[in-house]
Amino acid sequence: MTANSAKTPGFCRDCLAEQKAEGRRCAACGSPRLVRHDELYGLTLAHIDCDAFYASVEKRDNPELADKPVIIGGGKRGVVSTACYVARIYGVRSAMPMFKALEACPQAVVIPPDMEKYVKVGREVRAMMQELTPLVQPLSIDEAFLELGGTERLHNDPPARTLAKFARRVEKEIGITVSIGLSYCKFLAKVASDLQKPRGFSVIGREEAVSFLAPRPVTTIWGVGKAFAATLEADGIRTIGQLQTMDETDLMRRYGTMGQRLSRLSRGIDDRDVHLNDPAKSVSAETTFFDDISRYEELVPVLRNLSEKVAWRLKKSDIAGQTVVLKMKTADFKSRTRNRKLEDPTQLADRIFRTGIELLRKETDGTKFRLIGIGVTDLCDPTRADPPDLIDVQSGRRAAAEAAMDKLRDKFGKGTVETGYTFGTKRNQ
Ligand code: TTP
Ligand code: MG
Ligand code: MG
Repeated sequence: MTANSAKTPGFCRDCLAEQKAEGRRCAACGSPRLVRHDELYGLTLAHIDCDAFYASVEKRDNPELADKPVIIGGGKRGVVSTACYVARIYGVRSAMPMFKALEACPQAVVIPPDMEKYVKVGREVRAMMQELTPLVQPLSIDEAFLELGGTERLHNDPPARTLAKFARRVEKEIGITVSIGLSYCKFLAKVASDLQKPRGFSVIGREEAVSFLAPRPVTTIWGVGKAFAATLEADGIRTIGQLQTMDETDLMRRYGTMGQRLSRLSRGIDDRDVHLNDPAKSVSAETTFFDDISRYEELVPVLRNLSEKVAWRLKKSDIAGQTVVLKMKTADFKSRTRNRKLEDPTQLADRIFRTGIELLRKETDGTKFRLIGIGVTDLCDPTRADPPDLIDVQSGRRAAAEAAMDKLRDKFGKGTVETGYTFGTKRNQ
């Protein structure tokens, strides 16, 4: 952000050589990938986000795709999960319907998502982050905040250099690229990581925060989505600079707690610390339909499918849940949730599903649904889960059958085993 000057500290992101003189290229290796900033060695809060994450993993695993436009998506929902940076040149974006993406870029290679693979790579990246600092706060599968204050002695380097080394290491050892934002607060670290994607490294210092933010649209502020931006627009507010001139009490009178947030973030004031996330409180899976569904018979196989996903996740993470939650969204976007606490915690798809359909039966009164989801809460250790059921002998048999199916799935992949409930019913999701 800061203009080049001989006094501005900086280094080369390729060879890491400190840059003593001015110049657009590294004095040691000639690379143009320099990072310079007056506050470079005083900033400690970073946001790291992988570039075109799913697509980068697929390109890594198939070098023939390197220069081709690649779209990850299709699958059940028919939308783009992500597009590589080549495909983005043609205007392809996440969440775009696949047919539109292919209109924009007909030559794109479309690959269905392989979530298991991406979760695994995401974990590898995270483990590498945790070698930099214990204070890693993941925001999603491909990004996290890191607080690096106090790690200088450990790494024998200031955070900026530690981060640049990290980016090099991810490229070399994992085979994908990341972008890094370095600042003094979460809000601006996150904004910074997006500025130079892909393979970016951007710094936003305290000194420049207000002037940097002033010309940007209000949607840059966390929590200002399309709807709220429209409210602000109706009040004549488009840029962060306009918010900077407004009084906090005035903003709070108009927009409540969001007003306070607007006031503070617009001035680059953000006191939120990087902290470890609370452990998960629930495990769930949901699906939105292309065409709304009202019939119980049609919803049952979907619920079975989702219950299996939830059970699979519970088993993989070695946890169980004692309350089953059914979630539905009606065609007119009203949400319904129904809970039932079980006698014992469970990890079994069969228990989750059977509880789910009992709850579902009461909801299927002709109402059209656009979304259905199921999950469990009251998470606990699985040791007390699913005791042999003395009353329902059948359930013991079903549990044994489920264990056998799990074994088969582990061996041959998830799509191998379908129960009578789900067989051949995956079209409308
Ligand atoms: P993002 O980090 O938002 O996007 P990205 O990594 O693909 O690209 P960028 O370089 O801009 O960071 O999301 C991470 C992954 O999450 C993305 O690779 C695919 C998935 N995803 C979806 O499935 N649907 C979506 O609408 C978005 C935004 C992401
Ligand atoms: Mg990303
Ligand atoms: Mg991300």
